[in-house]
Amino acid sequence: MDSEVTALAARVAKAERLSILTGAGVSAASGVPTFRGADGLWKDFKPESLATPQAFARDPKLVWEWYDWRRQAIASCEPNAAHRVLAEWSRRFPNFTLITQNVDGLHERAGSRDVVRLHGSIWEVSCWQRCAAAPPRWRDETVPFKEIPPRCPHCGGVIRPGVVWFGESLDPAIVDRATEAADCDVFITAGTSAVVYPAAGFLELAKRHGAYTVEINPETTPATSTVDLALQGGAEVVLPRIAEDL
Ligand code: BJW
Repeated sequence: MDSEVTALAARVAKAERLSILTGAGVSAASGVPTFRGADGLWKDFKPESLATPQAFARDPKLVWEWYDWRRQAIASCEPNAAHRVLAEWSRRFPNFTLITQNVDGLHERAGSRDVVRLHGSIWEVSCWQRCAAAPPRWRDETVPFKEIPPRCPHCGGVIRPGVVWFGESLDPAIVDRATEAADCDVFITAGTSAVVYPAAGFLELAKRHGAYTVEINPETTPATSTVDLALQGGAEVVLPRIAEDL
């Protein structure tokens, strides 16, 4: 892998536009569980039973118990070497875009700014009834909530996590930013199973723009056979190795 990493570092160093798409695997070394796979969050639950608006409408208490538990777990996690390298690149490279599917906030805690958050934030909430008195969404870092489901301070109704569930549209302005970033020289995808759309489509789009595409993942995914370079390993190991060669 050493010569491949050195060659990739040379491409990264001279890229006019560099874009990275991250997924849950980038936070795995911080102790945040991934969704899919042997130890994934969904080994015991079906996504449809927790990560859809229909599930929330049916049983907001059950869904909030899951999110409250995850918020508690994430609150005790720290950014890892992968988050730190990407934060350093965001300062170093003028045309660098970090797109993430992660809702944990660890990229921001490592120092990354202007992160394109496709699936929202677990640290934001909104009024489920969209009451007129409440802003569209607001930050709430309460851990744990005293009452489950937690209540809207404006109307007393239930609030919901500020994340994007299956079947919900992503914020069009965020999709526009990610679409623009896919027009780049080097596009690296790290720590994602590459099965959830539209996120997985940005790699395909980058390829169509002629970008050199790279995947960093210890496992094989549907993207592995399509990228120019697949680096097998943890993001917390591989990204620092690239950074060393820059
Ligand atoms: C490591 C590692 C280490 C481990 N280092 N790596 C086109 C085709 C087919 C379906 C669709 C389509 N377009 C839309 C859809 C429907 C749907 C979809 O994609 N379904 C597919 C699953 C079939 N998409 C949507 O519904 C999206 N909305 C949408 O498109 O709106 C328009 C529309 C509306 C109505 C109908 C149709 C279209 C919304 C998707 C929202 C996803 N939400 C979630 C939950 C967020 C909130 C929460 O956190 O609770 O987002 S689902 C979950 O999956 C979460 C993640 O962000 C997302 C992706 O997961 P990720 O990050 O890839 O994690 P894992 O666990 O899957 O993989 C981890 C990887 O890391 C593994 O590969 C490991 O090997 C690796 N790894 N250690 C590096 N150390």
